Amino acid sequence: SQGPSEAMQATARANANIALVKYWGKADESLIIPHASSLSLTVDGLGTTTQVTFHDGTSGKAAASKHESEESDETGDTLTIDGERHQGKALHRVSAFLDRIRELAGIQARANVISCNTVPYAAGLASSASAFAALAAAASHAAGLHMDDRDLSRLARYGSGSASRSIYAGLAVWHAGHDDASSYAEAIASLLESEGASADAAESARDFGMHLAMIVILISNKKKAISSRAAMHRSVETSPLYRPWIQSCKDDLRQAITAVRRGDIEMLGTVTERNSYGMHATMMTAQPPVLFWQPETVEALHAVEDLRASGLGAWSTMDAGPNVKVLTSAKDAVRVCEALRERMPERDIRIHMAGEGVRILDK
Ligand code: 2P0
Repeated sequence: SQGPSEAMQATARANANIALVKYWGKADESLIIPHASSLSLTVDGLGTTTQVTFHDGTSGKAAASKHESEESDETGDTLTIDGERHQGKALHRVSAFLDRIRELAGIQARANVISCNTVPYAAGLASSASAFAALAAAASHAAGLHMDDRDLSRLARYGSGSASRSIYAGLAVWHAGHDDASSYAEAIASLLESEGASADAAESARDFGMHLAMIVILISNKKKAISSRAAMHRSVETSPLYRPWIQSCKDDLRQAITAVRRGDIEMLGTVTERNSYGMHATMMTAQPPVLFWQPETVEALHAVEDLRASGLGAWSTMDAGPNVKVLTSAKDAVRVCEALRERMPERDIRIHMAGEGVRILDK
């Protein structure tokens, strides 16, 4: 339906995800193949909406020359994030990602990418997962490619490993795999069905995931001193705990999936919490060490322990930064959030319910 002179355009929205069993370290850095599979919860309220417009030969050239003096660099693509034009590293990462799509679609058109984050607080939580999931969907759609979720997940993986999981609503597993074709994420229900579960069992696992929540305790929204990519590389290369960590991820994933099948949030929470501590142990034992924790981080971690001792179902998890996330059920989320606010009245603490997967917003 898109004529040759018409702009090829699409808009997509994706939510961020928080891993329960973490991805931390690559077996292949160029294909972005992880050492272990991971499990995550896609959450609402932390997302990215992205519009991609490919310009055909003529208008592409026109657009390029129009912007040449001010914005466009040798990539010919442009990138605007939250109203700010980006060049250099950020643009090159996006441009290299778009090259992959151009190759698949057999087009040469340059693109304008405009992205808006709906993160309620600046940076720190702005995730490359929602960004590359939204970009993968918008760009592939705009280029006329019709990808299924699995292929979209593999494509998003090239932008950022964790983005492979943001394609799906609720709980998703990213299979580590061993090459491009075998390293993709899928929704928990589809995984269980492929493992022989009944349609009912798969549906109730999906439902269990959609009734989970993450409470984010904001400790800092400052840009981190070291990227996840560099920090995980350093952990792989130098931590003596790296091998045992990968083994524990395999055990944790099995137990987490069993917990989901049983609808046992206590078992899932226990696995989630210990897996996060294990990941941070590999960072702290890297050379030089990577320590994301702040004093207020430790205060928040203790608060979660206190809550649990008082009988509330709440388990902590942390990513590559000082913020603490708390896994709980949708029905307990308000009580847990209130109890955390009581203990840490000065903190910004918000509930993020299980969220939808990526979607195209056109039409
Ligand atoms: C995760 N993280 O599983 C882990 C836990 C952070 C801590 O995935 O290098 O931005 O782009 O593949 O996906 C963050 O790493 O890294 C991440 P790249 P990504 O959510």
